[in-house]
Amino acid sequence: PSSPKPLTLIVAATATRRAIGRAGTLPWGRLPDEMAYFASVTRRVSHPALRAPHTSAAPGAPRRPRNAVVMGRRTWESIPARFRPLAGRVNVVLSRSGRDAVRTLENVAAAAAEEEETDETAQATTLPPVARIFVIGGSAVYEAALRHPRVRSVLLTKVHREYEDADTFFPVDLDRDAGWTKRDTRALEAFADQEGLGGMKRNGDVEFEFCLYEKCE
Ligand code: FOL
Repeated sequence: PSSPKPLTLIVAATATRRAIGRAGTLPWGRLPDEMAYFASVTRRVSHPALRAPHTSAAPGAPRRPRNAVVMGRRTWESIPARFRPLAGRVNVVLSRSGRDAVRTLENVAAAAAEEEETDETAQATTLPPVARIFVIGGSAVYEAALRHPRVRSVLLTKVHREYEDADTFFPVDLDRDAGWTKRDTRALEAFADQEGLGGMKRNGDVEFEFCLYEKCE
């Protein structure tokens, strides 16, 4: 029997208005170091207990676990075609329409937990092993996820610039909402399994910082 998997939100939003989108894309266009952080955090599977049993290259051996990225249909369409599906990750697109559609976060968490219980033969035909589950937006999916009991953490990049014509926003102010607490750089670096995440970053004339928030009980 598997334990329920926690869900992690990852989002980049402007510091004041919490803008995340504009006309189907990111308000800032491209922040290369921020995007590299998103890609590396969502790709990385670092827990030794998850990695060790999957190192065998023997035929029929279970595949190496990957993280899952869960997103709404519009977010999927916002990813440049050459980058989707996002490489090295299990891509899950939520949709209300379509036969066999994955409709809710509950379906995703259940599918990931179910997979852990299947034997090797079954694994070949179902989802690959899933390590972490990241919710990558957009606003409607973030909103649902923030109410979901399995959401423990939010990786928020605060972008220190505002965009007048933004049309999509992150629904919660994590600094003011009593349910959330900001963790320090060490905790962030441990969570992401990488160093150098503290302090202000800059691409061109846009400054941003990587933050970790956790739900407080
Ligand atoms: N979270 C954070 N921190 N930054 C983001 O830009 C972000 N974006 C989304 C969700 N959470 C985020 C949704 N939008 C790509 C494009 C848009 C997008 C998410 C991902 C994308 O093309 N990613 C490629 C990297 C491409 C590159 O290196 O330029 C990937 O492999 O992840």
